[in-house]
Amino acid sequence: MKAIVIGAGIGGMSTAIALEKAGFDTAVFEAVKEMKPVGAAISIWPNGVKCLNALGMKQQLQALGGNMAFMAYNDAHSGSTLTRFSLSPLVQQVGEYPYPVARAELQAMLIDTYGRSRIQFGKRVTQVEQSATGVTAWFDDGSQAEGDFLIAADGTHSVIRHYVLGENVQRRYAGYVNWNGLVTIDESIAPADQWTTFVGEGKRVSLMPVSGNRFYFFFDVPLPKGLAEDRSTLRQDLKNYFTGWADPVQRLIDSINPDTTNRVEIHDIEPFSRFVKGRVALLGDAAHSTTPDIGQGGCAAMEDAVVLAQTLASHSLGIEDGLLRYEARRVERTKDLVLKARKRCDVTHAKDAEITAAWYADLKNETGERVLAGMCDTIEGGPLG
Ligand code: URC
Repeated sequence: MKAIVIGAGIGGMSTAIALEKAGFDTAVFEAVKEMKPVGAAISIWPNGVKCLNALGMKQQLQALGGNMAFMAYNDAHSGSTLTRFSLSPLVQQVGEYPYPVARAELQAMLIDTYGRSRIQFGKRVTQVEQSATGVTAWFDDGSQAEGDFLIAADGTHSVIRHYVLGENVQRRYAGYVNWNGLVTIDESIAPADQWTTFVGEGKRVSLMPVSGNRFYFFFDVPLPKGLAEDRSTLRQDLKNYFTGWADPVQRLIDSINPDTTNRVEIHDIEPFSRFVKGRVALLGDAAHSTTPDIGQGGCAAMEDAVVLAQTLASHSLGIEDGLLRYEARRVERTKDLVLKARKRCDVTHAKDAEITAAWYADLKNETGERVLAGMCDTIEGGPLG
């Protein structure tokens, strides 16, 4: 049995590795010649970590992950701590650590685990067709590939989504812009072992440790879509958006490298319930696109991959039946993650100013218990517990 995997991002590579482990042949096709993720880093929460462990990457992942032992929210202007607590109760409950990792390093780990030379880069899919026995994919260089089934992990701008759903879906602008990148850890900005977030005015500035003595940073600002902003003014733009914010925020803005800072207009897609058409299945962002607000986009793709391989390997009623079982196990879970992220997004980014003001006030009374319970709930909803 041979799978065609479209896309060599987190979802596609996790899928190719999982399918090979389950005894399938795979061929991976990637549109771009060189991977350039829009995010500098990603937090892999324990549900995602458990998936990568199951795929044999436990040690490599640990080496890439930052030590995120504490979590804190600070007031935007005074910089004072609103709440600070240990993540240890979460680790104890779920049995695994969260690992913030540099995105390029995660990508390299996945690609090298599969075998870089086996991936066909520069192959942009244009069309897929299927018969009762197999699938054909066509690429923009005129070439084609054949397999028994096809997994479309071709991202939020998926080409194959339309083929599966029979209609176009629009991405929904979530209302904020996210600037993100990596900087050397500076403890005058935030403690090295803490996920620190400054909050106020519906904006946030956040730092997470990744390996190699670096912070992943991100700035979120509610803004209209489509503003023209330019790298040469990036630092000054952030200075303007964060005027009056505490010294550590100003130091962070001074220390970032505008050339390697990404600016992303954050979108998601209204959840839909069809991931499969015959022998073709959507996976990862192609099936469910989320805002990053609970750090579950990459994790959900890893979960998809593990469930897909497990479902196909453990049933005998054929590929189409196996793919429908994958769909049945993933639709509700991923809908829940997308809508949870959307809800957090709206509270964090002041969609309703009163609700956000109440959240800021609540943070002063937060012991960590409620925040961690919410995170544990999300994590334990994953396929590996
Ligand atoms: N939570 C995360 C977020 N990761 O775990 C992450 C967020 N990355 O709110 N935002 C972001 O850009």
